Amino acid sequence: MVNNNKPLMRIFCYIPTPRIWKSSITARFIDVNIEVRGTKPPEIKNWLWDFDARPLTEEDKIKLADKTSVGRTGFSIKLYKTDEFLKAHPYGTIPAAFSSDGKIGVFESNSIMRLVARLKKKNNNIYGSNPYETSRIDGFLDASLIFARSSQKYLLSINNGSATLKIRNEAKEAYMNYMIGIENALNENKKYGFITSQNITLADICFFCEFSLFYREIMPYEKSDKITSIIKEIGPSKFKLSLKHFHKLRKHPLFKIDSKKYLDSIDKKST
Ligand SMILES: N[C@@H](CCC(=O)N[C@@H](CS)C(=O)NCC(=O)O)C(=O)O
Repeated sequence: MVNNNKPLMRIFCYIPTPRIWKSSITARFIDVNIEVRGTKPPEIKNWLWDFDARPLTEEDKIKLADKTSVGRTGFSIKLYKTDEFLKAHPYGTIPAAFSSDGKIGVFESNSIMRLVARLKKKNNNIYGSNPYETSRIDGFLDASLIFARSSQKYLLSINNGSATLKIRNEAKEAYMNYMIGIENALNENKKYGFITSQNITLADICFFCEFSLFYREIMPYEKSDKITSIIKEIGPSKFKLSLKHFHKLRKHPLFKIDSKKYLDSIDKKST
């Protein structure tokens, strides 16, 4: 919960993850309340994937045995997804957001973040203040998803010890492409120091969260010393403004509630 008002939507996911921060940081900026339900990553497989997500009992596991499906991305085990969940979430992924009555499912962390931003109508330019600005922000969000696709493949392969140089180098190419645009935009907008306008928008929040997700690749990969960190290889001078932006946002009070522990722990493990 971000504040004490009635939540306007619910998100089910494992926690913590920067994918959820996209929404929680946005919610804090515009003072919209959202509910986040979930548990630590290794325990999420023991939850019922539903609007009314909750830990499964042994009885549930027997009763729902024919409702399981093997996860496609990030899960090699069976997950308990209800028919209602799959109706609302055709790709069956988390984070999974729902309208507060559970009737409408919204998927993809960028679109869930957009939903949060749209829930506040007045005095809100976090998603741009006219159709041109909003669409420019959308461009950055779309570009981030192209990067996210390769980075997810790379990060999951690190997690399960199957990383190869090919996967790593594809992620590097995606990282370079994404960061070049962020760096150019920050360079054009140096006067204000944000990606698209005079203030923080979803483009900055999305960049911060995508970079935070990727950041854990700076930790040493124990299985092979041939797979080295992309961020470290590129170094601090290539995307100077982007890295500065990331570290500035990291200190922002509305960001660090979510990110401090997570990022500090990566830093500690990478030295
Ligand atoms: N691009 C998506 C990624 C979502 C995603 O891939 N979620 C994975 C976990 S990291 C998932 O729910 N996998 C469940 C499955 O494959 O059944 C987003 O940002 O929301």
